[in-house]
Amino acid sequence: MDAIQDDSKQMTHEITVRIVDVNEPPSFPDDGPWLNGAGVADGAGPETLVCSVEAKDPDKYAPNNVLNYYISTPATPFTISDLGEITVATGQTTHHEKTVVWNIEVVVTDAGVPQHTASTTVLIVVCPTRKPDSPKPCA
Ligand SMILES: [Ca+2]
Repeated sequence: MDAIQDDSKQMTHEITVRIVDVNEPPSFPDDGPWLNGAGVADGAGPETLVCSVEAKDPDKYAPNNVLNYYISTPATPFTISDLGEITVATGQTTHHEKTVVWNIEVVVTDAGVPQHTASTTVLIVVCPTRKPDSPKPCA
């Protein structure tokens, strides 16, 4: 801020303005395509993409809008990336004979203070192994 006192002298003051960005919670849309469920092949190995989820955060700036996803359901063969992509986890394989339907809860957190979370549910069906003349894919 410059305040001119007269023609020859200037006074300069530094003013620090702190704008506090209130952290808003992220949310999953009510019509996310993953809510219809997803299919994955029997015997699918690591990094096989199952489906993607996407949360929205109303905040415009980091860290309040920085989202991280994790699967809160224990002991599933799946993992989720920072982009919300659900894949078969490292060292895992899907087994239709063991588990046909996985009902997994995905949690998203933002990085604001206080931290907020939201969750959604993804139904994953492990399709039976197809015979070569199988008329149509499972998913
Ligand atoms: Ca936020």
